Amino acid sequence: MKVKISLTLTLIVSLLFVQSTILAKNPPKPNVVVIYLDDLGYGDLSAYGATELQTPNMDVLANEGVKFTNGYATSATCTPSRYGLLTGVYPWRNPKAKILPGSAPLIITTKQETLPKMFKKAGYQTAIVGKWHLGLGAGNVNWNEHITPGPNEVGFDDAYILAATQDRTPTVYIKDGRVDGLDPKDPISVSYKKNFEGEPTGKDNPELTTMKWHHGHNNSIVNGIPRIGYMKGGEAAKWSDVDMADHFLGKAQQYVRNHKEKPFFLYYALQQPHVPRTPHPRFVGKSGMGPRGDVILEADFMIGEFMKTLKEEGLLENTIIVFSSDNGPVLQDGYYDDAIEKLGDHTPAGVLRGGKYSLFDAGTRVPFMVYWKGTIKPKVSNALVCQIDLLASMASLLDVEVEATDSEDVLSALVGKSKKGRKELVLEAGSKTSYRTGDWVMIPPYKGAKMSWNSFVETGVDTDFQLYNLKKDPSQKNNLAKENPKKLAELLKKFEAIRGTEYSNLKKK
Ligand code: NG6
Ligand code: CA
Repeated sequence: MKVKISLTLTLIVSLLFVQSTILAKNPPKPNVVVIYLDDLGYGDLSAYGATELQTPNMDVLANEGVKFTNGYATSATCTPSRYGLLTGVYPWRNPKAKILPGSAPLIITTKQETLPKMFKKAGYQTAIVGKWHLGLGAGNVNWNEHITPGPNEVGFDDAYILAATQDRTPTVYIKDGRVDGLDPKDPISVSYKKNFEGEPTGKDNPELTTMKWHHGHNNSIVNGIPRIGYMKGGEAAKWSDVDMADHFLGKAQQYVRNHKEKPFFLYYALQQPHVPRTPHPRFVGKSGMGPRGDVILEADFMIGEFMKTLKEEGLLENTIIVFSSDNGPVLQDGYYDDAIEKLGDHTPAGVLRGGKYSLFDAGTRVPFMVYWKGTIKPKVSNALVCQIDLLASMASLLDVEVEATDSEDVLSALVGKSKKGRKELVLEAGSKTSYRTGDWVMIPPYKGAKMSWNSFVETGVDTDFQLYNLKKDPSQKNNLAKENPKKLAELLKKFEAIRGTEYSNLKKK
């Protein structure tokens, strides 16, 4: 009897052993979620040094995953960064990859390689929930019909999006190319050129607004908020700004619950803390910092809820979460919302100089974390990595071939196994570019304003060369261009090898 039991046990144990070695060789493909914030700064997370704000849920990803201190978006504004993230191509290669109006056509071609297409090649289900801002249709979109091409045509099986930004028309959600909740008897029209007759605007009807515009943002009024762009109709389909975060969270959770049987890639692109900052009433006043702080706490809460769902569905240990932001922070960005007045001691960019729209580091250096419970060991990494690298790195993880133009395989850095990231990176703000390699960054001379349109952010533009050692001088206070001409020449040569020699508007005659 005893012998029989131990024999059976031995058999079970050895079977288990065989099974576990197979699993180790062929582990189930992990789900991948990219959580992407809008205008969140390098210093906006408590895990990245914020003391005046607490972001406990984002901090879990940072403190229990790999927290990058040199993680970059490709650009200091939204559309180009999202273009880089999804295509693996530097946005300056595509002149259309600039901040787009809500009526702009799609700027990714349906033939292009994309992150979701790569995942599909590996057998994944793919989805986007949240902000798109890469254009829709092929020009002159009829918002009452099937809007195509869009996210579905560039690799997303499922798409639940806001077209451009929260401050731009159309202020409706779009589900797989159709305006969600549209009443056909109340068709939508959108224009970025002129108003529709009889429609109030922020400019002419300030009495109808509950949020005051500061710069631009004085066209159609929706929910008391004046926007960029005009729209008419579509009453029933208009989103509720204060419910947007909950709404997107619900869609992301629902997606996870409905797709858990097979591996999925979910791009969850939250709208915070971009303007208009419209926290749900339960977050109003929570930060003591006005709406900008409140919506950061709101976003943090949503991320916590989303993680709970992954846990409840038993997916947390088989899901890689990549967290980042599309560009650096901005306070005043078009509305009077107390972002400056109530900031107190908070430093959204941390020690970095500049912010959104800036060639200085705070424009593009952003919170960047990779979390994979049970697989990744917590670590702070100073490897140089960029969002553009997700394409080649994830392809490497899944053993898929991709056409990777500028994307580099930095998988071992992303999972914390190596300190080695990429060697060099071209960074962008507006139509201007700079170059980073190792600890050094070089900003070539440009003509242009030293302060951004809102007069609050240094653009980093100068008619002289700038050279900084970011390790010794993260706040970019000491321009070493004159002191170290050798280094400057070295960087310039490498930069021109990638960028060509016609990069500077000082060079154009
Ligand atoms: C700018 C808007 C700004 C913001 C930005 C896009 C004005 C004066 N400013 O043109 O408010 O909407 O575009 O931000 O209209 S981004 O994060 O999507 O790039
Ligand atoms: Ca942005």
